[in-house]
Amino acid sequence: MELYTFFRSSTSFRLRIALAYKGLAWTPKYVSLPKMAHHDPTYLAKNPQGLVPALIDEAGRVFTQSMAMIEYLDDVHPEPALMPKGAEEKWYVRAVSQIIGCEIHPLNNVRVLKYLKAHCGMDDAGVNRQWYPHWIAEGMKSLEAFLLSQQRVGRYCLGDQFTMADVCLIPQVFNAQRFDCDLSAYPTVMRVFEAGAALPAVRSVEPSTQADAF
Ligand SMILES: N[C@@H](CCC(=O)N[C@@H](CS)C(=O)NCC(=O)O)C(=O)O
Repeated sequence: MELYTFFRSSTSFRLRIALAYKGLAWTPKYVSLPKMAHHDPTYLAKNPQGLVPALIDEAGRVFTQSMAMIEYLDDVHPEPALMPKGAEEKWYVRAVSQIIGCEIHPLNNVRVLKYLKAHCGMDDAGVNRQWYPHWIAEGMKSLEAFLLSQQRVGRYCLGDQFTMADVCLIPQVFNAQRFDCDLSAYPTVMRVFEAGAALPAVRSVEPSTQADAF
């Protein structure tokens, strides 16, 4: 399999974790977001959405959208599982994943931050010290409250089972730390993050390990 990835992209990091955790072999294809390689016609021919990650299997089929990809990989390569078996547990894992993937990540995506600077009169400080930390704080506050209210959190988001919820949580915290966000008000999120980030599979694919890192 080929994974189109950018080292700092949290959605690419989700896929790298899922592949590494499952012990699947993959070849990285680096797509530089700063160089706009994701808008290159050759990449758009693979993923017309112009976003990373994209996964291409041995048959040449293209898979996009990280959470759908992780569930697909889990269906095709069930062990070790990243999704629980029960309907309620599946709902919970998807809910945590979507708090991150639908409520937090899109607000701070590259093209959003660029648009704020290019068209909304915001400078670097406004984007990096106001916009970005504001939406991280809003998102992390609701994630912390959700984890506590559901009373399913253990070592990981779902008890002691490492799942897609953790696969989404870890890169989001990495990203927030890169922007120097204060995360001390979210002790449950951070405890889960520390446990997950210590896993060898996660450490093996974190942004600094990637050949395209700078
Ligand atoms: N919902 C998509 C989001 C993918 C996405 O937005 N990726 C970011 C990098 S983390 C990207 O390619 N951004 C490029 C841009 O915003 O121009 C997924 O989960 O795969």
